[in-house]
Amino acid sequence: MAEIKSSEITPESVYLSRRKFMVGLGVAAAGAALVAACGPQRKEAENTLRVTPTADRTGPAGLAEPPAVPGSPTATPTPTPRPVQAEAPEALTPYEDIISYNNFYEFSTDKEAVSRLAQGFKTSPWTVTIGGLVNKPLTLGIEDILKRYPQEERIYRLRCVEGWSMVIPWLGFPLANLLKEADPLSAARYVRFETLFDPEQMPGQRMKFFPWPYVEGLRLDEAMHDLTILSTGLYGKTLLPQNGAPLRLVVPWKYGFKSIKSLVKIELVEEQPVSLWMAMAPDEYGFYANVNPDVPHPRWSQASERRIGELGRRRTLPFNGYAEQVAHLYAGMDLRQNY
Ligand SMILES: Nc1nc2c(c(=O)[nH]1)N[C@H]1C(S)=C(S)[C@@H](COP(=O)(O)O)O[C@H]1N2
Ligand SMILES: [Mo]
Repeated sequence: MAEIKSSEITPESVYLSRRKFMVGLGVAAAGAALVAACGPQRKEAENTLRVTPTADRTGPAGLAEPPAVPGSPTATPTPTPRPVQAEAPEALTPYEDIISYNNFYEFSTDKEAVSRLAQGFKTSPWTVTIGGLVNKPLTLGIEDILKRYPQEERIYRLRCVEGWSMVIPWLGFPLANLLKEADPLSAARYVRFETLFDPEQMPGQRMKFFPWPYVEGLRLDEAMHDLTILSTGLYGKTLLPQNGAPLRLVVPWKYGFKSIKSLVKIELVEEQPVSLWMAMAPDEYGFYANVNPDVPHPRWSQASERRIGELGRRRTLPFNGYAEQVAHLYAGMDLRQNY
């Protein structure tokens, strides 16, 4: 796979070279242009992560246009030629849907209110620390990260544990690049991730029944897998706050809640980390959270999903369709026990 420097990313190069970055998904980018931007079917009731009833439903999100980002591409991707891959093309979820239907409980439990409440969230200056069981602890500004690690496009499916999904063209880089630089000690077996804690800016963090900050974890081999990325953008544009700016994890074969947003801390540890969702509802959310149509959530089936922008439901695939790349990581494990 060819690498491109972040400085070389222009709208044209991103979209014209997309096919080089089709990791794990046989997608024809051309499909994107054919999709009607019908948006999430907002009337249908969605399954929900476990929370007490919300008091912050303030109506539909009012965000029509994302703020202008320097160097952003024009709205319409350059059409690309017919698919080279045998698989049927899978359409990208429209940009407008990706930035207006969000789970980000630090702002709100109302998916359609997040984008508005996150407007103005301060993502600069922003510092991320990489520490714990490493030979070389790092403290990096977000600009350092963008300079140091070439950004590439990765088109991944995102499957929320609630039963909806999207197809998102992320910009980012393998988490492994950062971890290798920090040089984990042999005692390091897991990676623990933490989101910013700042209730002044994140009104949802005033909800006291959540054990803030949001924490997630991966086994070291999962974290080092090439599909696991840190994302800084999507659709060729800088990430917006509602999608986890300025830096968020993306682990495409796991339920969306593992893809922790607005990261400030990455720690190499010996013991399996306890995630926010494990602490909240251990019988509903385990450490692994691999997408698995055969293991129902205690409150709903995981056999199918609603692709945002589509009518009807589609079958959910084991490991969200990435089994060929990741199933070996779990050889010999009982995936019902390790949900
Ligand atoms: N810090 C933090 N990260 C988070 C969440 C959250 O509430 N807080 N929600 C998760 C869930 S449940 C999903 S489905 C994805 C949604 O990502 P998106 O809004 O960019 O599509 O983010 C995940 N990362
Ligand atoms: Mo989710």
